[in-house]
Amino acid sequence: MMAASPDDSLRPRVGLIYDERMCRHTTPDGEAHPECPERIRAIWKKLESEGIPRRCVLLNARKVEDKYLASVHTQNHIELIKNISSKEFDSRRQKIASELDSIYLNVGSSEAAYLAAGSVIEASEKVAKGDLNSVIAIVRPPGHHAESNEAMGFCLFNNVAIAANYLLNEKPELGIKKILIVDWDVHHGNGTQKMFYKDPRVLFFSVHRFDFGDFYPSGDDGAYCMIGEGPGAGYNINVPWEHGQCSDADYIAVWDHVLIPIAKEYNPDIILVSAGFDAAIDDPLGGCCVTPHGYSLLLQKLMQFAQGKIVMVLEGGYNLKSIANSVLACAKVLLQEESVGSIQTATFKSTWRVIEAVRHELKGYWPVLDVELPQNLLITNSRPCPAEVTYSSSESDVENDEGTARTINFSDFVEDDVLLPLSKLKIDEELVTSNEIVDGYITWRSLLSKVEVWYASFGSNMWMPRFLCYIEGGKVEGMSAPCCGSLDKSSPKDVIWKIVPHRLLFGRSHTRTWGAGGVAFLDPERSTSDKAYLCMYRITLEQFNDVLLQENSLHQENGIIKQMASPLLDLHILEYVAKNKSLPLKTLKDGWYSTVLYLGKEDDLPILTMTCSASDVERFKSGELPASVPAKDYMNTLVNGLVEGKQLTREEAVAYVNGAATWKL
Ligand code: X5A
Ligand code: ZN
Repeated sequence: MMAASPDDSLRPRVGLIYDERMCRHTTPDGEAHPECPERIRAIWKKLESEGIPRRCVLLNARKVEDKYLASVHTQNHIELIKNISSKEFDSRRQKIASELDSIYLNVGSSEAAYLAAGSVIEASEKVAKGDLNSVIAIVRPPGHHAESNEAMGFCLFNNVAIAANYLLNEKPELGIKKILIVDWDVHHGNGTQKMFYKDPRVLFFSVHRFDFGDFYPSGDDGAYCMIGEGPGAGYNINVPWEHGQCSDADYIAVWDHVLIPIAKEYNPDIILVSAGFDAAIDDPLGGCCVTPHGYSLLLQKLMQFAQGKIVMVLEGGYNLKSIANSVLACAKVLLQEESVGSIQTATFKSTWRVIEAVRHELKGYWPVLDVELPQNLLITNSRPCPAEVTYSSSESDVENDEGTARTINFSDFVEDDVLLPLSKLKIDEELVTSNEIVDGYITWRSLLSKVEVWYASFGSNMWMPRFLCYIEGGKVEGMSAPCCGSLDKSSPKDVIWKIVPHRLLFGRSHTRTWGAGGVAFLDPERSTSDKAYLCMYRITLEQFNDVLLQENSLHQENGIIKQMASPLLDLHILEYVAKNKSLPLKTLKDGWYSTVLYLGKEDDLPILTMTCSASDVERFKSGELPASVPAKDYMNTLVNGLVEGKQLTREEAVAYVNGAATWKL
């Protein structure tokens, strides 16, 4: 018998879980899929080749008991995952999977899912007890997208959420009262977020590619304004990247300026890492470029908390080499073996913008964030964003080129000498300059609150009290749902009327705000035989963005205006609209008022309005989309606007609206 060497007693005790049975979850007919068994095999092989397993404590995977699933998942969902691999489901399995979002299922899926969740419980319990310092759980299927009643995004059970619940609710004697979940998978951990949204015992932190809601799992759940609710307010932290290509420097900046300060204050009893490695360099899904050394630094920085109690749980990660090397680097950190290397990249400007926004959002809950970041950090250490914008070109650019909306680079129009000089837009020169210097340091709201535009309304917004709902929030008679209003509730600086040679159209037969009845759109094309009444409000570009958001019904979250990570219409885009007269905003493509129109100037300020897509205009004109007469309440609002605005008598106003609404080819 050999006594343990002194080295062994000093070395941290790191657990390792891997089980070949989790490889039996495969696509049913052997089709290729990024979330494949080779992922965990490649990681295991790499660790073996480096002698990691013999320096660790090997743990047995075990299946989760149903009762531990039940605090996180519905009985329905548990039954489904339990039974899905049985013979009786042979014929239905594929159909069930096809109805789910990004899920495949086979005879091995149930066992793998039970093992993955059970293994994370096992790992967490060992670490919580202090038997081990940390554990790496090399499990699949991944878990962080799985919601209470929904398998999605390659995830069946939410392994990390199940383990967190287990520690908090099943093992109070272990003394785990506060859990920090760090989700660095490139995708937002929507499932985990939902499970602890109102629970301050779990601080959920996710950094993920967001692309303004376009990146999987698309939508607004991953936005930085999602900060938790009720007692959980402030305990949900999202850091949404605006684009791909983020690298070590961006992640480290977020650690240093968001996560670490908060973690210090929160003082967790244990840390669970939803460790997807799909933000790794060369990952086919993530489009980011974090290196193994980068991951090792992220993990290293977490080890100062919770006495180093860390459970690292595999989530995504689809480049076999990258994930193997990344997990290896992390294993060495947990084993406290040396790690060498330096960060090779610079932080994106957009990263400082996102960090600022997140800090601003959370500073009420975490006073440590309530100080300004040093400016030199922002000036000296950043690189421009990848050349891409989030909207497509106006229809004139894609003529004869059906459906292939070209993505424009900023440089395509920013350097164009046809552009209006910024000074024409009445922006405080100094502010613009300082914004150019430090970029993202000034929030888009504070910048755009200094820019005024005319918002030209032609529908119900012509009635001032109704329009003010979009500014102040609330509703007027006839509206079925209240508006949330703008973050800037100040009244329009001026109101004037204008008649323009454009056709007013009425389409759509039902709206959220008004119920049944058509709503107004403006034909972007000029036609001298037509006239449309416009009630123009002088408001800030910040307010215009909030109106645009509300007109497109993208704000509905408990009547609170959804925070926009960045404006729908910023100064660059405004210049572009001014030049091209019309711009369909890709970010609003599902809204009815997704196209911004530029109608010229008044008092040297741009006149903007919003209408439907060019294709909808065509469909209204061709009769494919039936013209729809406005319902009584909606009609009244328009008439009130025209009458109170002293444009028309009541009879004339009714005739004007009816004329437009019953217009035929
Ligand atoms: C766990 C994970 C990604 C799902 C992508 C679906 N899921 N398109 O990385
Ligand atoms: Zn992922």
